[in-house]
Amino acid sequence: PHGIQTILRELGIRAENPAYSTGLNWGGEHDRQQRTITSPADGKRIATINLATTEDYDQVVQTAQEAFKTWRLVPAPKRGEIVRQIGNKLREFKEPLGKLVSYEMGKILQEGLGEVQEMIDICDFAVGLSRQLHGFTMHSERPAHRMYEQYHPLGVVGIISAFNFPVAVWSWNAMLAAVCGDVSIWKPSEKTPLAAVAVQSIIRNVLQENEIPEGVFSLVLGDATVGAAMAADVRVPLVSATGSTRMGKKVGEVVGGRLGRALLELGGNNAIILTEHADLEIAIRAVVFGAVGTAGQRCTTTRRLIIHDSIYEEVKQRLLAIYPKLPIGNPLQEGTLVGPLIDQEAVAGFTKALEAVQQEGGKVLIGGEVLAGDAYPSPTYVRPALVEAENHYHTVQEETFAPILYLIKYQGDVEAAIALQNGVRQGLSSAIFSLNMRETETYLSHVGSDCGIANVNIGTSGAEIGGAFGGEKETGGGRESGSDAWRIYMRRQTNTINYSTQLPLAQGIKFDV
Ligand code: UN1
Repeated sequence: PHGIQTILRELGIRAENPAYSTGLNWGGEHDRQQRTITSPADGKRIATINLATTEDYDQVVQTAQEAFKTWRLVPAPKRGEIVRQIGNKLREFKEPLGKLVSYEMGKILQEGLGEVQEMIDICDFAVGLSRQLHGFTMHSERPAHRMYEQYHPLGVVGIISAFNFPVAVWSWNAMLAAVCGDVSIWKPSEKTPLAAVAVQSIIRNVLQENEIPEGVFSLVLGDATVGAAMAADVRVPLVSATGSTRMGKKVGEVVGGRLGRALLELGGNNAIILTEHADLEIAIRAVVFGAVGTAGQRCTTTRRLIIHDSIYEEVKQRLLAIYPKLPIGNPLQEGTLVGPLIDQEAVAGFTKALEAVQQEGGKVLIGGEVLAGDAYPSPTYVRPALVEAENHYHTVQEETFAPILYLIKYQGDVEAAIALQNGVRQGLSSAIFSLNMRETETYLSHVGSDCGIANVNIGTSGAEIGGAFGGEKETGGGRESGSDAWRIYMRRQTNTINYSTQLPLAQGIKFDV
C-alpha cells in the first residue's frame, strides 16, 4: 500500500528490525520478544521489531558513555557541523520519512511532512546555537579577580518520546543535546518504532561519513521496562520524557529520587477563549485545526473552547456547519484532514469519555461515531465530536487524547474566561481571540493565562521551534526546543580567577594564618 515497501527500503528499514542501535551498529536481532507494527491507516502489518532486553539497554548505555568521552572534546561548532549534515539528510529524505510517519502514526501527510520540517528547523537552530552556548561574566567584588560562568556537556541524555510526534520531539532533544556535547539514547514509543528506525538509519550514514564514534546517537526499541531502567539509571543525568501525566509522574519520581534531572512534557488541556471582540473568521479556522488536526492527538490540541455568551450561538452554528464536512479518511490521501486514531485503545478512550461526559450533563452536538465501511480500512477512524459541557465536569478536567472539543459558555469579562481556562490541572498551551487590547494584554499579564504557551489570535497547536516549548502544573514544567531550553542539557560552572598577588576573601572576611 502506498508503495510502503519502497519507502521502507529507501529509508533502510528491513521487515525484521533489531532491538537497538548504538549509532553505527544494530544489535539484538535474535531471541527477543517481538512486536508487530500495524498501520492505523489501513490496519496492515508494516514490520516486526525486536524488543530490547535490559541487558541490551545496559550495553547501549556503556557504548554511549564511551562515546561521550570523545564527543565532549569535539569543539561545539564542529558538533554543529554534524547536526548540519543531519539536517541536510533530513531534507533529502523529507518525503519518504514524512510518508512513513503518516502511515505508521496516522497523521495526514501534510502533518507528517510538517513534522520532518520541524526536525530540519531544529537542526538549523542547533547549528547556530553551537556557536553560542554562552554564560554570563560578572564583576568580582575582589580586586584583580575575574568571574564568569561556563556550560559544560552533561553526559548521557535519555529521551522517551511519544507516538503522536514520533520523530520531531526526539529531534528537539537530541539535536540540542548533540551540540551541547551530550550523547543521547532514544526510547521511542513502542507504537511508532519504525519512524525511529528510519531516522536512525538516516543519521547513521552521517555518523559513518564523519567517523563519529559509536554511541553518540543511540536507539533502544523497548517497552516501559526500558523507560523505567532509564529513569533509575544514575549513568543518565538527564531524562527527557514526553507523554501522559501518569507516565511523567512515575519518571519524575524515580529521576527525582536519585536527584537526576527530568525534563517533562506531559498532558495538556488546552483552551481557546473567544471573547465578544474575536475575529471569528480566523478564530474558527484556528479552532478547527486545533481540535481535529492530528485527530486530536497533539499535546497542544484544542480541547476546550471558552465562548462569550453573546457569540456562543453563532460560534456553535459555524462549527456545526463545518464538522459534517470534515474529510475523514486515509491520511495519505490528498484532501484528507482527519486521519485515524493510533489504536483501538484510543478509540475506547474516545467513546468512554463521550459516554461519561453525557452522564455528567454534557450534550454531544455532533460526532462521536466509530466509522466503518470501505473508506475506513482500519477500526480506528472516528468522527470528531463537539460537546456542550461545563468546565468543572470530571471528563472535561481530563485530557482525552482524541478529537473532542468541549464548548463552554462564559459570561461577563475576560477575567471570567481566564478563570475557566486556568481552572484545570494542566498548563501547556492556551490562546485568546480578541481584537481588544485590554483583553489581550490582561490575558498575557501575570493575572492571565497560567500556561507555558499563551497565544493571541493564533490557536493552541502548531508552535514554532524557536520558542521554548512546554508547560506548567501537571504538564511537568519542562522546556524543550528553542529559546534557552539548551541550558538543561549542560552543567553550569561558576569560575572565579585571581590574578593578583593577594588572597582577599569574599565578604571581607579576615583569616590571617
Ligand atoms: C506534541 O504534541 O507533543 O506545537 C508536540 C505543536 C507542535 C508540537 C506538538 N509543534 O503542536
